[in-house]
Amino acid sequence: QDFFTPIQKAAPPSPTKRHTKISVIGVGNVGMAITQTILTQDLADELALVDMNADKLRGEMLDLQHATAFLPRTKILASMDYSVTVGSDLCIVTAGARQIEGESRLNLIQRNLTLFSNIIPEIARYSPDSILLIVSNPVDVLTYAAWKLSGLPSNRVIGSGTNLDSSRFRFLLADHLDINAQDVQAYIVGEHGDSSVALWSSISVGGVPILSYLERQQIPYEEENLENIRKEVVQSAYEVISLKGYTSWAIGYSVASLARTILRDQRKIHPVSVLAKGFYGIHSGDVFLSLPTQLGRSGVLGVTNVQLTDMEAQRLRDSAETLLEVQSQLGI
Ligand code: 6V0
Repeated sequence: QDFFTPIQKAAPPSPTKRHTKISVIGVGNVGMAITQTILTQDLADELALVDMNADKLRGEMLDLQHATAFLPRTKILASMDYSVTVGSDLCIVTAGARQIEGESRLNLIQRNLTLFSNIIPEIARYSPDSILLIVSNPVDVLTYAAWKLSGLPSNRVIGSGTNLDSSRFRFLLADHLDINAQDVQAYIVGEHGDSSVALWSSISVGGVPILSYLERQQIPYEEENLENIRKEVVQSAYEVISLKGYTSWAIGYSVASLARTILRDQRKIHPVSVLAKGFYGIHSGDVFLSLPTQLGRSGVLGVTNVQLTDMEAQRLRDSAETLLEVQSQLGI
């Protein structure tokens, strides 16, 4: 006798419900924070993990599988072989050398480039229709490298970029103004790193442009104060690393929010790293950096034309030049 007595006339499963598969490459602190957030948010039917450290990989897989009684139903797989990722809708790459305390993100690149030349072609081979989401640092240059190595169209290769910087920025502004961070619309664009650009002119709080809001609330502000908040955003990553050794929770939530927008075709705007050539006066070469981008099921749908001040536009172009110089130094 079967364990389960089926109901004879039960409705068949919906033919429109798609099976969704996400692969996460790299099960370190960042990969696992992303995986855990994705699992609790019920974003995938199947989740595949890949890492080169066999014990850590199996340990993480078992630990998550032991939690499935408390989670929405997701099949969890893991292997050092990329065939486990076959047919993924979204592949998230977090594998990499970890940023050491005080090390600039750009210093990590050479180590991670070699690693990417092994990882990316394998992903593209098993999931040619996937969207590729790069998290490993330095994220902009590695997203460019992933685009080149994968042969995928540029609208399907995205770097998590300044999505995280922007949420740190929104937190700091909200804290400063004593309001909810979700009511703060604010973007940091450009390089995920030291040359990032805060778009002060387009910040709004509950629909009110911030500069006039501060004026009306008689809160004094100066160029220098604003720049200090941007620097605090850059510094906050280093601070977390110096305190706990790595960053994980915020990047976990940040990447899960990108996964949700993409897989559920939410068509939301996120500051993420995309092929920036042709936007905002960036013409000098193929470079990936963060711009406010509309994302959906097919990847990048478009780039928003935010009104920038001359200074902001110049800083953005400088950020592009910084990245292009690194790429040319590396000969990629
Ligand atoms: P970690 O904890 O050292 O994990 C890295 C993982 O990658 C380890 O489990 C390694 O075994 C694995 N790995 C290394 N080489 C390979 C390979 N060839 N194939 C498969 N797996 C491999 O690092 P952590 O998780 O803290 O950080 C991962 C990356 O994310 C780093 O490059 C960080 O700098 C980057 N971050 C990017 C952020 C962003 O906003 N874009 C934010 C935080 C961290």
